[in-house]
Amino acid sequence: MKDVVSKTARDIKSMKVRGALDIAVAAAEALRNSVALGKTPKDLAKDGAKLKYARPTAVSLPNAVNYVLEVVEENKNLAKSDFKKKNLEQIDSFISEQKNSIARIAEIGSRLIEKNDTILTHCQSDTVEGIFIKAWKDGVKFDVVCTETRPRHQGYLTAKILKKNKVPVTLIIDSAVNHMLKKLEVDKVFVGADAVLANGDVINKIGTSQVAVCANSMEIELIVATQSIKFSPESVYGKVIEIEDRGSKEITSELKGVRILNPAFDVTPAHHISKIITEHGIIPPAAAYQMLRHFKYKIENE
Ligand code: RUB
Repeated sequence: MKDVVSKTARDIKSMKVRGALDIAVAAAEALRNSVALGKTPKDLAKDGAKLKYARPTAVSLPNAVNYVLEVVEENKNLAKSDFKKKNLEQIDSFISEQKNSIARIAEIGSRLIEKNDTILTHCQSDTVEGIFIKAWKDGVKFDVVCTETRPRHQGYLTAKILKKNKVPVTLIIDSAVNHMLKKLEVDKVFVGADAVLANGDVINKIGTSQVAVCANSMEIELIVATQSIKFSPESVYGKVIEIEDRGSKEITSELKGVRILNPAFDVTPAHHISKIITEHGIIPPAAAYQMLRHFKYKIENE
């Protein structure tokens, strides 16, 4: 029998499945499959552990796994058939909530895009793209500038998806950001998130914090679009989120004997962020703690 959980964990690790929301949904779907197979709470916990830290930075992944395991824990005293039925219902509704969040954030975020805006984005975020595509379909005319996003060039994906949806898009290299913000008279920067901390700091693709410094120096607002599943409950208790290092090969195999570091994410401080758009509405970064207090995601070390 195909081991869906191990395959999903491998796909997340290798970045065949990537982007913070997609990896959370993939993990929940893998656990749903385990529930459908009739696994016991003990085996489901083992499956959850395999998935949880497949990528260390995006907290949406442990948040999604913990959510499903909590559902299982809640239902564990039910009769076998009810246990499966109830778990599947709750997991399905969680998965649809996560998928629907893109449209909800797009609805809210698209209202922030004005006629003739030039907007810069970094990396590839389904959530940010959702906003752009919605605004364009609503008839707002604007331009997007996207960075290549070295070393894996996720910006190419952004460019392709926007082009397919007829949103005008210009690709630039990462090191052109400071120059181009000014030259192209960029009005706003939109980025996604892999984690939002209790103090409002945001972790996203490496380079986001540099874009933020440049944008701030020109008083261009930086807006983050993120589902609440990416808020880190553990950050309330001081847990430091590990920044994934993806090794040297993604950068080059040519420079033998040279130390190469390849951090995949960085931290943009709250004071460089003007707004955070979530499926529950727009909040200032300072309200991240209150958002966390409304969470149903389990706080591990409370
Ligand atoms: C992707 C990345 C995205 C966030 C948000 O990094 O940093 O901006 O995950 O994406 P990687 P989304 O390519 O390393 O996974 O809005 O789709 O969840």
